[in-house]
Amino acid sequence: MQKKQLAASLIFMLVLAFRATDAFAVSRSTTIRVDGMHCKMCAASVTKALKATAGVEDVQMSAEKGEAVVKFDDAKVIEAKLREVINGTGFKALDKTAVAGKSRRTKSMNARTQNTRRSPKSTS
Ligand SMILES: [Cu+2]
Repeated sequence: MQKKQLAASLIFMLVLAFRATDAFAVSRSTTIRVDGMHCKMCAASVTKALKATAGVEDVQMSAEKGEAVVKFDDAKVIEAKLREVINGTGFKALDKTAVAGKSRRTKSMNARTQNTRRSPKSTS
């Protein structure tokens, strides 16, 4: 009888130990600026690629802000991998240093968009 009890408590302790290991896997959230997204379809394709990545738990994408807020398990995936996945979709994950120059970048992007809109008229 006592042996059975001992075995039972051993199993119980093992289960606790596994749960403790699980606790090391921390869910993290990171915001990655994504360049080149123009509409919801762009955002959707990046979201789809990210969600298909092992370790990614949630993706909140904003095409307007050009930002992806990714919730991920940092024991399964790292941020560099998330950037790799974004780059693999044809869009560009911007470096954190690029976020510092956010306002200037937005202005130059607007200028570029206007030029693109005008170009068909001038060429025809
Ligand atoms: Cu699009």
